Amino acid sequence: MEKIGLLKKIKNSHLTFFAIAVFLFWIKTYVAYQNVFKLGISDNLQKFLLAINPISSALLFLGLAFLSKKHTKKIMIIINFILSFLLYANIVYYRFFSDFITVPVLMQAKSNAGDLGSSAANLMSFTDVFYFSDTIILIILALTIFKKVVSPKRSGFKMIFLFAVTVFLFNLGLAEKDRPQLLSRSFDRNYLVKYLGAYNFTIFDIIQNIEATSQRAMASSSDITNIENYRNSTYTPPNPVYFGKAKGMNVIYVSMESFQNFMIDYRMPNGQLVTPFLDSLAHDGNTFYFDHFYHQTGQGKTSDAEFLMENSLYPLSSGAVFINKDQNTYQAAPAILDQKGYTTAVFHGNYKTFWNRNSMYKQLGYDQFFDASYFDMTKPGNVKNYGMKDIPFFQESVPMLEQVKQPFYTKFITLSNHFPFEMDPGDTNFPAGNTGDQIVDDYFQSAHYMDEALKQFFDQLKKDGLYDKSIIILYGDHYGLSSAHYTAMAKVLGVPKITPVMDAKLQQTPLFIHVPGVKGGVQHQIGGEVDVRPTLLHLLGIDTKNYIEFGSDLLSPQHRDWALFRNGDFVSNKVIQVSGKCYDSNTGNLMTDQSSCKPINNQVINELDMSDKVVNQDLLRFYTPPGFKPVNPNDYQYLGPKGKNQKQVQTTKVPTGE
Ligand code: GP9
Ligand code: MN
Repeated sequence: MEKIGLLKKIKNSHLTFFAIAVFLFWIKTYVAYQNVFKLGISDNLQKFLLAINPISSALLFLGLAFLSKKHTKKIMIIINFILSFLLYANIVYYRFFSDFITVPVLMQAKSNAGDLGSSAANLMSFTDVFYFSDTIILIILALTIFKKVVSPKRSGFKMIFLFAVTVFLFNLGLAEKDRPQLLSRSFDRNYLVKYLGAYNFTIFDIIQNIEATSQRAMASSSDITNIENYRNSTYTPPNPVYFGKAKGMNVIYVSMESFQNFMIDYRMPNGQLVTPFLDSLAHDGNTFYFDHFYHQTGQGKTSDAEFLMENSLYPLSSGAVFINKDQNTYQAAPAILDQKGYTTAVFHGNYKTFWNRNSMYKQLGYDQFFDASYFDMTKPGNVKNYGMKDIPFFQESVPMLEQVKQPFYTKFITLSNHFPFEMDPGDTNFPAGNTGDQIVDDYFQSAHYMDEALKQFFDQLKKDGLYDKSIIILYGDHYGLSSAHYTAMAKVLGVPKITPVMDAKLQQTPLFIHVPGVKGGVQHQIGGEVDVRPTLLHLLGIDTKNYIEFGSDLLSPQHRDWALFRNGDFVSNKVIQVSGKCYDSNTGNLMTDQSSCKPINNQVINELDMSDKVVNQDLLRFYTPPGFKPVNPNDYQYLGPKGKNQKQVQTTKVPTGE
């Protein structure tokens, strides 16, 4: 009799409902960890941590429902739904970015919402309903078996909370044991999720963002001194052979969307080259082609690449600098050249507010911004996905470029080779790949299309006579094919599987620099996007000694031979660090002596830390390079062409005091 009563009590209590909710939620999260997120689990402790980390979150968040005595179940279901939604958003995001959503990314989504929709749909599937299955089960249980549960006399919240915190501290203690300073060296989100779980990570991220915001307020002018000292000790002097070789020339930058280095000289099974034009540049002997050049972007993708190239500072470890730090003081390449008599302009076939560019470009010192309002966005076939297709983009840009006063510093941001890489019928007759992975297969077509657009652009520049007066820099902004596509990528590269070292090397994006009258050739030195500004400024005859920057001139004999990634890993000639593990660069094998990566790793951490201070604390406001006039964003206005569809170029810089 008594036994039955107890069973009944157990069955009918909120606590049982809670236990079921925690259990289902735990299993579901664990399945997501195993199936979607590639967290690099390497030992039993990590396996154990991964298995237990959803429990503390489940206990804590679902336990909040006990704060209410009356609506415990209802609230628990709502919390479960919110958490499920968060998990699912992370899953969809991870499928493309191999990364987790952060607070700044959410802010970005707000400003870019419409444009991101089509990519997101490609990343979802019907079977994803699984990630909401526990919510559905809980609703059913609440309406049936648990319909008439008795409300508890005391809520029990305190006990549950205490239990959740204990489990969490146990989790954190073990995690810190496996990876000391987990929370203070939080460059890599994969680590945080692996050790603490996707939900706790979100909380950590929120706290971190609040902290970063308050950092600016706390900073003072003495904080820049350390950075200046570091800068002086790492400065790479220019190579006298190249210094000033492009003095007074125009500058034309082209950002090649999602373009990875493995595509150079890549042949389709039928023998066709994918990017014959870029391949010809790589081999013409008059262009520098850097084949060991790495992207260093974070969550800001294209915009991070722009930031790196023009400031020689690293982007943020979470979120985009363009969105979160657009009010900072910068001493960017456009501003430097602007003050040396250059006209600076940027061309991009999307609207000026996209990625907050209109705000950031003012701080960078861009005189003119030819955004979507200057292009014919309504002509059928002109636009796809993120904006103007590359061929009409360059066709419409050239007449505007011709009007820009010389010498100019200009940047063209291509878009066609963007995920999901699908082409409109008739845009290319190039064959798709045959790996069976649609995204990878389409990548060949869109890359080929971009290559054709670049060829046409170069032909036009030659016709105009601009080619002989301009230094032209082309760079792949970041990877296009994430680790989610590595099964197909193994086929593409003809290897059994993509190893960690191959993964690091797939982060190579090509860099081309063409300087009229200067011999080029293939360059094997290791470098990253942060290194381009000093390289360019030295070619233009401007010594970067007095600027706060972290890059090192690629053409200098003293150029350092490593490049770091935003997550704290790095590549060097001897060793490569991937996910915190040390590999031999040549054999690709794990180093027996794992401490071999330590010396460079320490520099990497130190440098990222310094750069983060500059950006988070807005330290450049305390330092003005000699001869440089601080940028006043109010001097710039991007008004768009006068009248509709009238491609009229105007000087958009409004002189101060007018
Ligand atoms: C284009 C670009 C979008 O405006 O910023 O591309 P992404 O950053 O996703 O590579
Ligand atoms: Mn991009």
